[in-house]
Amino acid sequence: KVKVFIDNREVIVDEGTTILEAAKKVNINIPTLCYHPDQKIKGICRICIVEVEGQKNFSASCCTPVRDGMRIRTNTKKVREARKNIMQFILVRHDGDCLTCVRNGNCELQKLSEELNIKEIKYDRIVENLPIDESNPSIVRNPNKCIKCGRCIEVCHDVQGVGAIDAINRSDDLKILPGLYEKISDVACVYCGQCINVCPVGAIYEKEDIERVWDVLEDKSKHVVVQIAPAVRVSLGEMFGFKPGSIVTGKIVAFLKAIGFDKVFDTNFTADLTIIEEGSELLHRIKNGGKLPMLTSCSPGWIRYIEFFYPELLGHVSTCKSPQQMFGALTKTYYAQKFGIDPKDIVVVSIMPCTAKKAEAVREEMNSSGYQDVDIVLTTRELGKMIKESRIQLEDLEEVEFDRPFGIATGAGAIFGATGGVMEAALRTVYEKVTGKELEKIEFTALRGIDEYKEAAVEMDNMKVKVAVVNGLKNAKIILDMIKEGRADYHFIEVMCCPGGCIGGGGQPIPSTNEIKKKRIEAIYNVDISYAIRKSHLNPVVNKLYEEFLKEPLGHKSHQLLHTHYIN
Ligand code: HC0
Repeated sequence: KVKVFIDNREVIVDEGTTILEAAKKVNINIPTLCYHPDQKIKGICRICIVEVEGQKNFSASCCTPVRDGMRIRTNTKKVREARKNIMQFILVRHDGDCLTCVRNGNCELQKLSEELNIKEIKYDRIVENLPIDESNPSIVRNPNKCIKCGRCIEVCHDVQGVGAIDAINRSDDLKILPGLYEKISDVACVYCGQCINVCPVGAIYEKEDIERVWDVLEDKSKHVVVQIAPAVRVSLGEMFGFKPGSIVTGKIVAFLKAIGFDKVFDTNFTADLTIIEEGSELLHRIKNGGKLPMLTSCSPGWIRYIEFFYPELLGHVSTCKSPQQMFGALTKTYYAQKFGIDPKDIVVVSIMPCTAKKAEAVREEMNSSGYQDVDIVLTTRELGKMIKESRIQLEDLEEVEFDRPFGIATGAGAIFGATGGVMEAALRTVYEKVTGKELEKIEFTALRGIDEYKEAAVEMDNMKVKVAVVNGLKNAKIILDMIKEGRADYHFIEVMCCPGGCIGGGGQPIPSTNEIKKKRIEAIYNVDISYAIRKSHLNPVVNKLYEEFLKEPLGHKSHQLLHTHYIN
């Protein structure tokens, strides 16, 4: 342990603790910008400088470890002036069009500027006016807003192992670009949006589709249906002052009905359906010597990753479409027929925690209903913006239930939103299908939690089913390399693109730190408990769907509507 004095307060901390961390221990709040609680220390922006007694120069508190007896001052006139000067150099290169910026009100630079009491930008702005990159369906980059903090590069390289964004040149000429290219669509970006979640400003954001939704809601000739993904209900509240982990399902349904959606349905329903199809596919592969381990297929950033980087392993991926896409295909076929609505008049909107879902919806093979199965995808953040725009107060809304029939789901569908959830849901069903016995302990706790790599083995009569769960693409790479080398001794592997699973998706409210993700995961399992039925094969509407329409899992209709192929 070492003893230091920060602003004359004694602090005792472990050796190796940084000044920033030591100050936090006694609630001294040093400003930061390139620092992110889940990332490595970068020491790029220098806004966290402090004075250390006996030293001529300032020290960056985020990357300076304390020494015994150190005397630190965080709030002298000299420090305040120096921080303001550093801010001047950042602001002069930043397109400061705050009033019309996507991050207005939720921008770390804006907040810091206010906290440091910056009243003017002293020098002529040198913003280059570079083109905004809107080259793809998911992510927009505005390089004029970029403050070169390096957070997006770290998440893309170190967490996702994708490396679609890089820094080129040095010093004043430093640029953050999609490698040596101009546009994101020119590189192997998987559209996961993790860069958005860590960007402190409005330099990267989702392609906004809000206006398209307002327009279809005005169009009386359209029957507009919306589905809500499992992870949205446990995070949206954060944008409205609810604590992380608050469950606001009924309020979201109430809002969507209030603004005019004809039906408000639940993606958890098609998550249940996915379990029936995917579970059947797994058993079919096991019995008939199909390719194992089988890999889950519902996370579109993950699908783009394997298509780009390991196309030779695509035969391992389940052919099941994601629940989002199954929902679209069924809405424009079964639902349209059952309720006598012309599918050409149906508009399917999805609300997803995910930016890659926007690109998934426009993949050319996702039109098995004869139309584009899902028409418009909004992120959780876009839903939040719509609520704000409408001026409806989320907290005042009385909870409303989902519509029938696609609003009926089970706890197994609900847990899809957290890493390990798809696998747990699958095991709840596969166990009972294989053994014919009731699974009493349905919680597979070994598969829960934010760990990057989890595994379990489940005895089912005389078969031991071995499974693994990974989240974050750098962990997907580990699993894929194991498969290539013949070391992946598993039957079934769940891969989710985003760290923590969909609750950590690139379309979720910002901030989306590990601390917050843990709360969202807890909430997902609380949603599970709240359901009377917690196994997908007991979902009565799914069973009716098979009876009336699909006939059997992996049958002709299922293949036509619920399964897909990949680009190799
Ligand atoms: Fe997910 Fe999904 S669980 S990918 O994270 O499988 O986005 O929430 O909607 O489709 O259900 C996202 C979340 C979904 C899908 C489901 C799956």
